[in-house]
Amino acid sequence: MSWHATALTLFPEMFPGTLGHSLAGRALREGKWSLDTLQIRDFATDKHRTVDDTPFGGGAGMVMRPDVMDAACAAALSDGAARPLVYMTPRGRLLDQALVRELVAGPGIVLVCGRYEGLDQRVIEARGMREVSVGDYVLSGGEPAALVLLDACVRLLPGVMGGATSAEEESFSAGGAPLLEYPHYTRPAEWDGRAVPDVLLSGHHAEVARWRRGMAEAATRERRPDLWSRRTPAGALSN
Ligand code: 6GU
Repeated sequence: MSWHATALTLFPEMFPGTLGHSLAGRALREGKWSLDTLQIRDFATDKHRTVDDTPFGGGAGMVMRPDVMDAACAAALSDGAARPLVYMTPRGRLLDQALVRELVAGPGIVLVCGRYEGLDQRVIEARGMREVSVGDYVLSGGEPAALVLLDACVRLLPGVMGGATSAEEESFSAGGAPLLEYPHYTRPAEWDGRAVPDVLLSGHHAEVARWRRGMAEAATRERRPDLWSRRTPAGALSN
């Protein structure tokens, strides 16, 4: 059984979405992972197929009913595979590469996509959902966030990215924290009056590696001081 994702959503037509045109889409067609969707509305029980209601305590917007969401979760988990329920929400833990690696190491994921103001808190707790955010901004629904998470996972599956190894993935890190990539150049060697850095044309592999490392560190220091300060001194043991 290959890695399997199920999306619980009111908009199943958004899957695989842009992923269908990407490396992840090719891998999907090649059977290296699989994807299905469940229409949350199919788990409503009243004649109007209601999935949401007004918030207790008042206020704007609508909240997705816990009974309907729970039935959708039960259906997604009915194959018995122990796949984690991942609820996409701006209240969640920020997605990072460590979480992506953890999720691809398992049998797959069930992506819970909310609309409106979100899910009733009780079903989040009762189902032990992991809450994940893709950044500090607000989307109108979890679907685009779920596509981001899927893309990040699928590119790490065995045989999906030609040549790229997990060692390569981690080669640019500083004391456990990731570094930003060094800048890239290709032909022509001079374009619009701009030359490619000489060292890259020199053929000195060790010098190229040293230059790239320096550029990666400089970019990280200048652009992402938060990442830069998370690195631990070389050789030191972190907890
Ligand atoms: Cl995961 N969902 C929504 N609706 N908005 C977001 C998000 C998720 N991550 C950042 N903004």
